[in-house]
Amino acid sequence: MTAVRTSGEVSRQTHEDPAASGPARASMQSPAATRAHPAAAMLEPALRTLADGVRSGRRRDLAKAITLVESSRQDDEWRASALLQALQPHTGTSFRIGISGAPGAGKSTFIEALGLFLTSRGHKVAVLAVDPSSTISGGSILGDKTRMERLARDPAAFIRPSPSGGTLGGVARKTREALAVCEAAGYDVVIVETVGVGQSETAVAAMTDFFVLLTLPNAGDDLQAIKRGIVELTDLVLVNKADLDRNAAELARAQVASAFSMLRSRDAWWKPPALTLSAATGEGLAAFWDVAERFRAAAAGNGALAARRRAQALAAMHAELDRALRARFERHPAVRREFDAVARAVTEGTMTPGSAVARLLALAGGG
Ligand SMILES: Nc1nc2c(ncn2[C@@H]2O[C@H](COP(=O)(O)OP(=O)(O)OP(=O)(O)O)[C@@H](O)[C@H]2O)c(=O)[nH]1
Ligand SMILES: [Mg+2]
Repeated sequence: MTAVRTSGEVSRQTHEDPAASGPARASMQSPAATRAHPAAAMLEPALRTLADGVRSGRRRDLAKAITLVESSRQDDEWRASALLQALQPHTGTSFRIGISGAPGAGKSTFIEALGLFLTSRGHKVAVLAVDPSSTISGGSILGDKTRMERLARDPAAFIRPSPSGGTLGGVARKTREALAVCEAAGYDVVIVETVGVGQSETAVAAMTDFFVLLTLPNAGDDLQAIKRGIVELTDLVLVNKADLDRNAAELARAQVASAFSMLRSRDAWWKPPALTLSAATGEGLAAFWDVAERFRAAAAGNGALAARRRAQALAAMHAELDRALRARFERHPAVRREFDAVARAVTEGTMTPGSAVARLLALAGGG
């Protein structure tokens, strides 16, 4: 059966890395900087025990560590930060795969099938999610465990629903940190699922090595994705549910492949392939994994993987800086006192947004 075909190609062109020069690179790569981190030096005994538990792959400690990382209690924040710093030398070891697609495309079915396929080959697989809608609904795309029942029972797999509450940035950060904890626990494949809501795909692409878009044999879907700019993030497209109508799936695959050949891809050396898949029957799974491994080997070989991760780490630091500065700013007593009045003046049109910010900054700076 040849329902699966690939149009991907790897060239030898080396990858350009804007983050690979200057002082940022030097400091990020210095082991001394890691050792000197005060948080690592001051790891309290309970956290040391937790870190050791994570490292030895104890599921309960892994779950506990992720709960700590996800906690929004202010006094948990430094403990989470110290724990992550202690685990840092043991991270970066997994193949990080992002999976996106419209509701009902078959993401969960695919992830369960892929997870089982991988654990049967000796991999340890963690599944995480970024679902910004869980903030509103309180639910979560992975909350419905019935959809991954078999994988959830697999001792070589670990499934964690999306953190809920807070902004997309907050949810994404917690998932990124949970991913690092899973790596330290020895999971060598981490899959992050997201629905096509808002900027969640961008957030997941920003924490993974390989970003996969699941579509259905339906041109409207693909056009939607192209419109939303998802294509620029995508490393591979899977046309799912090929078992329902093989010809339609193959036609859609060919359309996606030709659309991609005309667009600028995420990386010059990799032309995103399009494959057909049946997550339900498992047909196309092995071919998918072949391409994924081919991507990984090529990206590791030409430096693109390291470059992507460096750029991601730097972007995460900037995002975290924005968040922390904002939080510190909002805690400032003078700002808290005046904020509502200044905001009201802006909404009433008596103060420009610019002068409102200048006023608040002056209050926070004490000037
Ligand atoms: N025939 C067929 N059905 C499939 C296939 N993959 C998934 N489905 C079905 O499609 C429906 C949706 O699948 P899910 O895996 O829940 O889709 P999802 O993308 O995770 O959906 P959300 O989490 O709601 O965004 C389920 O009824 C699946 O059984 C497939 O390859 N073939
Ligand atoms: Mg799902």
